[in-house]
Amino acid sequence: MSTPWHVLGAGSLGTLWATRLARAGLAVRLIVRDAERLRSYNAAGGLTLVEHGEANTYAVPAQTTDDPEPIRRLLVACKAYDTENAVAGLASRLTADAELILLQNGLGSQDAVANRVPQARCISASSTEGAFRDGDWRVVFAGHGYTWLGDVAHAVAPIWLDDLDAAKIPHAWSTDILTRLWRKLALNCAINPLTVLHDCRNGGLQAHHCEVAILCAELIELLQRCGQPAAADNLQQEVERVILATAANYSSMYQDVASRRRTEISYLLGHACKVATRHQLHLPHLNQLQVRLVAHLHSLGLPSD
Ligand code: NAD
Ligand code: KPL
Repeated sequence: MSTPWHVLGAGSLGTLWATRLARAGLAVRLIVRDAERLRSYNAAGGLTLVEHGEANTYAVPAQTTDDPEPIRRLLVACKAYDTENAVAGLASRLTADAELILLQNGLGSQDAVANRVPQARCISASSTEGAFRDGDWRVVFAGHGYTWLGDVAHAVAPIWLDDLDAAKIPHAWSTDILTRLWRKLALNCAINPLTVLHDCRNGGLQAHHCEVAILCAELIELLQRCGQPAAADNLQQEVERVILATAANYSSMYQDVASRRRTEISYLLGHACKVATRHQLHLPHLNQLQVRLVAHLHSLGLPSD
């Protein structure tokens, strides 16, 4: 039998992956927190994916974290701030040759996981796909996109990329995944916090051109100092392009704040500021942006870490 895909985190991205893998006839196991969630899931009868307005339910078998089944291939689809603890809870189930696929946005959580489970191969992903939950165990495929996967430690692509072809998950193996993650982080730092602070859609930042440009200049300094010059290439032009291309959208951070969800600030702007400090790089506007964002989150009673 082929190696099952264990999927940790039955949220937006976890469901998007689990349903497409299951639809292709691949073995998938959903891992939920506890017996109560397992009961709720079994009562729902499966995971529902809504695509082009059509809803389909897939009866993906589920289990709790303390299930005894060994795990060889684990897709980690939690938020960045939950990832390390969630993986630690499964460490004893991982086989000696286990592989983890980390779907988290930003940086910091990948290293935390790799340190927690040093025996496992950790593959990072950077995705432009978009999905959101519109009910328990139900996800809407909102934005078709692409996923880059890569391993900072080993350049060789894993054999299971064939499964992603079968599941029609658009992807490519990347030998510079860290550069891709830094580039996305920089884009998110230049756009997302400002949309929250100015209470606007991405397109609203066209009215804050100078503020965006100053942030891009500091982000370029940071990327160059931390050994990621390729991620700095034409950053400002790319930020301006994304602002235009996604003008009508609300950024993911804006949506988190509007829905009173915890943001991933520590793995985006927070990570950028932490790395700058480590390199003794003075980036006043980026630091000030973090101070303003943290104060704003506090004023709303939301966590700022
Ligand atoms: P989500 O909140 O929808 O899903 C996360 C799920 O993980 C939740 O169901 C939560 O209950 C579960 N979880 C957390 N800890 C757990 C544990 N210990 N055991 C079992 N389950 C646990 O989040 P999401 O939107 O799918 O985002 C996941 C990651 O993917 C984030 O880093 C996000 O930035 C990134 N991402 C998301 C999208 C998107 O469109 N949703 C796109 C690109 C990247
Ligand atoms: O990735 C994004 C997000 O909203 O998180 C974009 C659209 C690029 C804005 O930073």
